[in-house]
Amino acid sequence: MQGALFEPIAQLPHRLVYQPDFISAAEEAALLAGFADLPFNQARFQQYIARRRVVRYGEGDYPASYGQAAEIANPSRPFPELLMPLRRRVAAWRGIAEADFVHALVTEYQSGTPIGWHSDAPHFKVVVGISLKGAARMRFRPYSAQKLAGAIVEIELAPRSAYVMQDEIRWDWQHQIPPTRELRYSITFRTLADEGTRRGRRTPGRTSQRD
Ligand SMILES: O=C(O)CCC(=O)C(=O)O
Repeated sequence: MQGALFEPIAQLPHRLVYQPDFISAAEEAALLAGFADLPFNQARFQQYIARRRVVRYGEGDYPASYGQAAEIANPSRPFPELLMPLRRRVAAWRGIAEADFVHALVTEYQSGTPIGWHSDAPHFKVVVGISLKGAARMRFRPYSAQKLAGAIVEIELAPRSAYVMQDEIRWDWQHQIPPTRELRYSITFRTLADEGTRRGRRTPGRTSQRD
């Protein structure tokens, strides 16, 4: 996967980054064709079974709070060849070593599937998400103002775009995707947080299971 390195077209608030056309239509088609062979399974949290289906790769166990059922339903697998060129592209874009993106999650949202308000598991640091096939809205709200509707920041995720959650938007904000209007896939790559970062930050996890 060759290609130019991108500058974000807009620096959004709170260190949120959004980049349209991060991958080409041909690259998207090749990834989607590869998804047909992936062992998707519904995401789990304790006994709760979400509507979205996921496949998990690399390091970064589920936090213990997710329960053993989550690990059994969605075991982590070695990184597949399919994702390697994209991981390389993401690493070059962010100026982070490729090997530091130790975790990847492929998620399928059938039309009408949401993901509820949550933050990423505390052992992850930088999160880069790539959208495929369908568009979605992604909403962010600060922990300090969860009840303040006016505090919500919203972006439209176009197919083939990429976003980055790091620093403030990753640690001090939660995110959510309301029910999708069409079939959408995402690939999220994650780096690990070091011990110091984890300890110094809140570890709130998921606050809603309505997904
Ligand atoms: O599908 C996406 O882009 C968001 C996924 C997400 O919020 C997550 O994996 O925590």
